[in-house]
Amino acid sequence: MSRYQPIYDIAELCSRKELFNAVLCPGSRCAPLAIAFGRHEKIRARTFSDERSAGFIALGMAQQSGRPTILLCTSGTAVYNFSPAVAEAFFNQVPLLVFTADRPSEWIAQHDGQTIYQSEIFGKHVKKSFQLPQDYDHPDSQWAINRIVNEAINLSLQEPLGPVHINAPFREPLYPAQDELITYSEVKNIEQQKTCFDLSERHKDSLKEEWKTYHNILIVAGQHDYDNTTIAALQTFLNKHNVPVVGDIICNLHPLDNLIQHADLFLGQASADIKKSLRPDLLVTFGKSVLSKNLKSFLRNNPPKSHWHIQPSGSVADTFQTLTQVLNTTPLSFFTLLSAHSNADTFENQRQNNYSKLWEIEERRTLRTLDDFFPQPDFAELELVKEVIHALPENSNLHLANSMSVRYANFIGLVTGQKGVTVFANRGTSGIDGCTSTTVGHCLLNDKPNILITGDLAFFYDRNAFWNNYAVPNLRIVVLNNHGGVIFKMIDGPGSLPEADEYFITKQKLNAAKLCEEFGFDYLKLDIRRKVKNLLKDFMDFDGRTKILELETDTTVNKKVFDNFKQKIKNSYEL
Ligand SMILES: Cc1ncc(C[n+]2csc(CCOP(=O)(O)OP(=O)(O)O)c2C)c(N)n1
Repeated sequence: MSRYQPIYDIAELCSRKELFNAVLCPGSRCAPLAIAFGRHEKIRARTFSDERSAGFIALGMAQQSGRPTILLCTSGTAVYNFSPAVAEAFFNQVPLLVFTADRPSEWIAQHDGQTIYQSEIFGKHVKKSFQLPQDYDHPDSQWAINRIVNEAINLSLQEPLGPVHINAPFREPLYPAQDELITYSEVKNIEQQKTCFDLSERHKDSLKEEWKTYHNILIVAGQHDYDNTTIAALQTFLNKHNVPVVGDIICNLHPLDNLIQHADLFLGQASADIKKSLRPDLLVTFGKSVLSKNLKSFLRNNPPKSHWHIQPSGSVADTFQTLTQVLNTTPLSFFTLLSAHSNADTFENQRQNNYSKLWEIEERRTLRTLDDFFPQPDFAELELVKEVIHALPENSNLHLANSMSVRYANFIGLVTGQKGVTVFANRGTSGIDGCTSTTVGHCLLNDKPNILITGDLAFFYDRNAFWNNYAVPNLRIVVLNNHGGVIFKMIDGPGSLPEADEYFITKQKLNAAKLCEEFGFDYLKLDIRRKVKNLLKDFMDFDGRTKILELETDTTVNKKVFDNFKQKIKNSYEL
């Protein structure tokens, strides 16, 4: 039996637990695990040289499959390069099983090369960090390896989902002999059911009673996975209770009738009196982060009497500084519970209807302004984003990079009819460093069209997303190339400083043409509005080629159009 048998058996355990995708980064120290995953017939292992990109690819794969991705790298600084993706996975609640190979502990800080302090290296950004034994002779060590990996995988899948880390020290020799056959043993799979979260009957009764005492009830959804069951339960609830639901594009609730999607726009321009009238008595929230700054400041400045946050478990963020009760249950259970209950008091119902109308009026006013706004004399990024969103194929994935891309898309919004369109964005930490790699991770595990909208800095930052041997014919990228970070021009503060161009916008000269040549992608250059329809037709033709559509513009043009847009919304209040 090989000395590394307990390590090889980790692959068998992963496959028993239905972890079928491994992302491997090259190195020697990780060889025992790389071989274990690479030779296992049920595990699909793929290799990526840039660990930072590999981490995000693994994250995209986990989001797509709903199972933890196995992620492995060698010892040394390779490990630190996983950190951005690990942090994103932690805050965005995506399960990853992160293995980092290490030297045996006695060799740390002995000038032995590729050796750093790896134990617990990801700090608080993993649900837990484990250390495997470095010698396997004693049966207890073999038992411990199996037990630890069982615990780690089970933990990654408990709510809130997230990354777990296993640091694995290996002694040389690391490679099997040429003719050595790798086999896998019968391993012990310690099963753990997902914790079932529900409220006690008493708590449910008291919630139903308390619910009746409010008449300005508002629901706000943060970032949320697309989930038909939750959408259906919420729709049933809304058919019974006239409660406005506010959600950014990343909440994936666009199939709902009457979703308030444009709160960011109208709350940014509405008068204090209008905002006062929109203030809720009871705020019910679920999901993760909220994109809209205007919504956050509206709720902080117009706090509800009560704020219930629905979250099965884990620590709860008090984003609006208004939290009064945490409901450890799922949105599905909560909305199902309240659907079965109706408020008999017609007077109270009428008040709630009136409140709901106020939100609807604001939403409709904004939609009208939005419809009338285009075309503008200058063809700017916002208009292209609108065209792209309107041209999205059915059942496609829409990926939105940080930072203006996700904001532009949020201004436009998705319509109810775009049911199967699923939105993804790295909003756990809002980095620009892995948006393309995350999208590539999705592309590798589905046949759907995947459309990424990105700015130029985010795009060129993460160009190693393409530096691998896997084709992604289902990938389409729209590059909004304003040759810098236009966000810094749009927000108050940096735009007017003398240092703006150099230290904030950070002008850069590249365009995507050469990159397309290098990687063999189709390059579609958009330089004039009248080409949009034709180019988008070609772009959205999924004919087996990866395509990049680039619009090169000037930051000033985008700023001008964006300012006009905000002004138009402001003007709509004066009509
Ligand atoms: C890893 C990382 N570094 C820096 C930032 C800060 N940041 C936020 S947006 C942005 C500029 C993005 O520029 P670009 O991708 O061109 O998009 P645009 O603003 O032009 O839409 C920067 C540097 C970040 N979010 N993540």
